[in-house]
Amino acid sequence: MSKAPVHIIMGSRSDWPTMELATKPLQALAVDYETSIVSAHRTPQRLYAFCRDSETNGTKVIIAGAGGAAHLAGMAAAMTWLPVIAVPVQSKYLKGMDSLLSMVQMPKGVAVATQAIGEAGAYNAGLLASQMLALSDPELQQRLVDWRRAQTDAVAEEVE
Ligand code: RP5
Repeated sequence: MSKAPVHIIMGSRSDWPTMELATKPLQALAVDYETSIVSAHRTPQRLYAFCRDSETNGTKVIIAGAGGAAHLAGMAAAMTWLPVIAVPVQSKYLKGMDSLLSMVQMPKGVAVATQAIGEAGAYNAGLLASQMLALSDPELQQRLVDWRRAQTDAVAEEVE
């Protein structure tokens, strides 16, 4: 049984160097998360079981990262009402454009919150998941406000 509100899934272990970036804001904001390898094309039954169990095990937001089989996010969104944030991982041949288009261009009726290709997208996925959870968590909301203020304060007005 999952107890973490955020579950990060990825199609392959090879996605981890990118998807690890999603954990950075979650750690900074003290949001619990889990990670799993769930492939849409290699482990479809695992994907089905993951989506089925997520609705009752405490998961509130799913982050799905994939390169090649980037329908992972859309398939997950099709099988659960939980919000799914998609991260297009940079693919070998098409540099992630295939992943991006596969994830972002969902037909109406099933929503996927697709982020930018690669590390920025993964990082922002963790941030967006935190913002979703902050809607019903005032303490997390305050941590987010403080985090944003610190980020703003860290931007110098001048070069040197
Ligand atoms: C997808 O295919 C994964 O999400 C990964 O981005 C890509 C390549 O996977 P590997 O061949 O490295 O396992 O399923």
